[in-house]
Amino acid sequence: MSKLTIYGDTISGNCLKAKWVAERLRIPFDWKETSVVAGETRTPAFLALNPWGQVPFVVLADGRGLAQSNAIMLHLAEGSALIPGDAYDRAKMFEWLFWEQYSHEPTIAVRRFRVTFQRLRGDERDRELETRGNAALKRMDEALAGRRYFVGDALTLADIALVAYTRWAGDGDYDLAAFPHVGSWIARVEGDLGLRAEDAR
Ligand SMILES: N[C@@H](CCC(=O)N[C@@H](CS)C(=O)NCC(=O)O)C(=O)O
Repeated sequence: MSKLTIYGDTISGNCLKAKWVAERLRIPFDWKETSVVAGETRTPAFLALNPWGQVPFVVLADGRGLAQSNAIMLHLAEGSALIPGDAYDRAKMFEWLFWEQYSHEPTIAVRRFRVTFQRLRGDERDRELETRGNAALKRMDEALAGRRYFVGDALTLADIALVAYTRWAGDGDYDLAAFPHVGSWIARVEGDLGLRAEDAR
């Protein structure tokens, strides 16, 4: 049986989620850098492997494929402490994972991409994304007041999913200084995952 392969782009928080979970759980993997900006997710060869044409995409050690960052994390972390054993806490973790994909990533990650990689200016960056992203950061800041992590008192997949793009929110012209609980939580999770603060651009 071969090793897990992660197809990912290192500029993508969604892709780094899969990498961080594999590293944290000491699951050996090969990383295949797949550039979104260069269109490598849309080549016929990549589409034959992954018809969704997006990264992250993993090929498990037994050859089966899996897409969607949060599905990948859940599969890799099955049975580990990153998924709470308590049914209510586990549901709370899912609550944040679903919210991340619907209300957080589509605002914070998309605006970062427009500002940093597409270099859009002013209104082209979309004021609506700014408003919705700030509302997401406010929701997180309120939830983190008096807490170390989003669920229970331990690192879970909810923290890993949310930290991926939140630590880069400044790239999308969001002001993280306005959300102090989020700021200290980012530093805590970066410490847990062994990430360097200076990697957060
Ligand atoms: N909901 C998906 C989003 C995946 C996604 O949007 N991937 C982007 C990079 S972050 C991508 O591959 N874009 C290239 C494309 O759509 O062609 C996930 O969480 O994995």
